[in-house]
Amino acid sequence: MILRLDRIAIPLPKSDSPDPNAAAAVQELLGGKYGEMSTLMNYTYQSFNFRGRTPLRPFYDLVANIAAEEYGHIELVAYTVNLILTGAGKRDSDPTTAPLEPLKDVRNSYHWIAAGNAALPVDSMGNPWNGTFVTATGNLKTDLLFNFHLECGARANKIRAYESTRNPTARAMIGYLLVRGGVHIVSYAKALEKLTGASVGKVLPIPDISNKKFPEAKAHEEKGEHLKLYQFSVDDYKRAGEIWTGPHPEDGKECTFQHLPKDYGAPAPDLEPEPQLGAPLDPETLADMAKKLGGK
Ligand code: MN3
Repeated sequence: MILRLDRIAIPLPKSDSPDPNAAAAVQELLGGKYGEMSTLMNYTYQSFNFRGRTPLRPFYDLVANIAAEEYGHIELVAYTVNLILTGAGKRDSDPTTAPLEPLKDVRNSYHWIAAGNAALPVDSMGNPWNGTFVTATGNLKTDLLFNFHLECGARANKIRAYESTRNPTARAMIGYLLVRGGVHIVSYAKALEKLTGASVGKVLPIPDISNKKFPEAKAHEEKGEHLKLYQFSVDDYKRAGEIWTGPHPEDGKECTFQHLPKDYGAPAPDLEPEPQLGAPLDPETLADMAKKLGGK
């Protein structure tokens, strides 16, 4: 079961102006093959399906615990898309002026035709996320190798999305997720090392660029955020801490397993209304509605 908090992992800065094409690129990090919906669902199904977990309990706890963190990641990317789309499209109550005409050339028309300027479970091209992105083979080594690959692929996509936009909301989200995704990459490397003795950490970083090159990621690493695996449960999944131990492979600092601090993150953003995409309420319509409701 998941116990939900009405908070997001970091405060997200608002954008100066809407940028629907940046929002379209960011969708890849949500509903793309290597997006947060994929990490969430891969670890979720692997944990549900984990058989013979008694002797392998630390590995089960690791996968199940990271799955819970990924829920907060889809949430953070979705709010990023919503904040970047806020204010895209302007209209008044006269439809004959084609007030939404500027939107017809944006990359993802589902954002404004099918949704009220909002995030969708699709990739940057509008393709829906799908269950074939889930790999849960029932073989622990194969699944851990897949998870390591998935997190490295996710990191590559985050870096490309970052390089495609200067949008501050997108960059703040990507900087944070580069650090947290980095923790997950190292988690699966350490799990493979503990399971097999192979020095997987030696192949890092993938791609070959440090998180410290990204100011929005560097700020979190300076606070040690790359060294902490959070226990996403009051009392369960604690044996994940038996894997998240020892030095970090990139800077040699000690890794620690701990609960999420009470004041972690920020309240979920209270999104501004998007009246320009709803039916515009002119005085005649409002009067008609009031009449139907029995008012004056
Ligand atoms: Mn993630």
